[in-house]
Amino acid sequence: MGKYFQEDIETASRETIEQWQNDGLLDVVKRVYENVPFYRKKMEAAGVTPDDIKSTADISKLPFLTKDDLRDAYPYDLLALPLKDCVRIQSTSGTTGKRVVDFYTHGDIDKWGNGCARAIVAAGGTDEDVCHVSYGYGLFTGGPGLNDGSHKVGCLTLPMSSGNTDRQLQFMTDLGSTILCCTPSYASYLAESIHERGIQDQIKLKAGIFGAEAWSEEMRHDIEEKLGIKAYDIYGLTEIEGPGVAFECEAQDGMHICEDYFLPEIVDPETLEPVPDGEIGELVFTSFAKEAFPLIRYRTKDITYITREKCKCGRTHARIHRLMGRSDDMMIIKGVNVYPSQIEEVLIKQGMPANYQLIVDRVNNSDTMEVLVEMTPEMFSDTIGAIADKEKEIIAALKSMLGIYAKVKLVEPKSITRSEGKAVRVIDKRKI
Ligand code: DLL
Repeated sequence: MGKYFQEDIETASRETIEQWQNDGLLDVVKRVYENVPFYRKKMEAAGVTPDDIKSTADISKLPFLTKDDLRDAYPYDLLALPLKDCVRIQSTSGTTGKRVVDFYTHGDIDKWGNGCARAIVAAGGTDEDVCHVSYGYGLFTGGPGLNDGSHKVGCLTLPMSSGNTDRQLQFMTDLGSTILCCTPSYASYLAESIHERGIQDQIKLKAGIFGAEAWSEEMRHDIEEKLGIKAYDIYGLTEIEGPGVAFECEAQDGMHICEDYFLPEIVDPETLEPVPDGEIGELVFTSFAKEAFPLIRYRTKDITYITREKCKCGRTHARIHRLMGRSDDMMIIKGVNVYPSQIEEVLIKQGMPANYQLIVDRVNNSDTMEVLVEMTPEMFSDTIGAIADKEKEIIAALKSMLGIYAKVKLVEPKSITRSEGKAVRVIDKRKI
């Protein structure tokens, strides 16, 4: 895997990993209890002190932390170090309410860069590569995180940021980009633009590192085929660090969590009780290695399951399955739990492009869902009858997957707004 692979860390024995996590948990609990009044109060309210935490087996004695806690503590109340030791902030993309801000020391940025470098190496990256970073730069963590990781690996780094597709394609062809980092929806848009311009033969990409939003296995295949690359999933969230909390390797069979920095749990989102490995639940993280802004038992709202079995690639760090969505993305339609990624799966299996939007409403006291999906340019010249037949076929496939009726409307190619960052898939009029 080349000289950038952190082999001693990434293939450590499970006993060693558990020891790191044990030591890390004890250390962080003590640090926050002593230095963060917000935490001390929370722990006191839960009737727990650092002396009660003797190992990771005691973690369930500690209270959870939620996004609301982070908003209440905004901006400085969760800092575990004096501000003079912090050198950077990043922030969430949330558009409503108070933003969530993460603080970093030099050491935190270094570890974050390691996570992203591991992701690039796991996708086959070396110092021979040209790494094209089209995640947004600025407060969003995507650009800065992958940028640092790319430097660490020694790739030639193209800090493109998002948007300006013409310029993206010009640099991609002129400089021979080999690794593309962006959201899967933007990768899909770039693939579409490359095909429209007929410049496939000038594209040198071999791998893509795509994350920041939910995407389906079908979308992966679609992007891989259109760009002629291997597409790897990468996960992370601002509160915990940014991208690189977990990433896929060549086995493409779940994302390895950087377990030398993070202690993961999966809990039942209703009861908050831990669930066994392999069972679906909400991902919870303790970022014990963070210096400036460590979080204990942070509820991500992201739904997945975990496995600690050794991976084919040799890495021993636990893996999370591709995210199934967020508990707050889940729509309840006529009493059925529906995730946008399930609909995406059906649409792509039906040969439709990944350009779609879901409109959910409540009419006469009953939920309705309309799926707008773009036709392919070939379908656009089909007869009205053929289009209606295709709509019926998709309605039947959705019914069989979800058990409910959804209206399906095939719309003109290019009529659904393309996203340069995280795609907005759902318009839930019930919430307006
Ligand atoms: O999206 C960090 C990131 C940047 C990850 C670039 C990967 C690549 P936030 O804006 O704070 O941070 O959003 C975090 O995005 O809780 C998930 O719900 C979702 N998310 C992130 N990665 C994935 C993924 C960045 N691979 C929130 N699959 C998280 C599905 C993802 N959802």
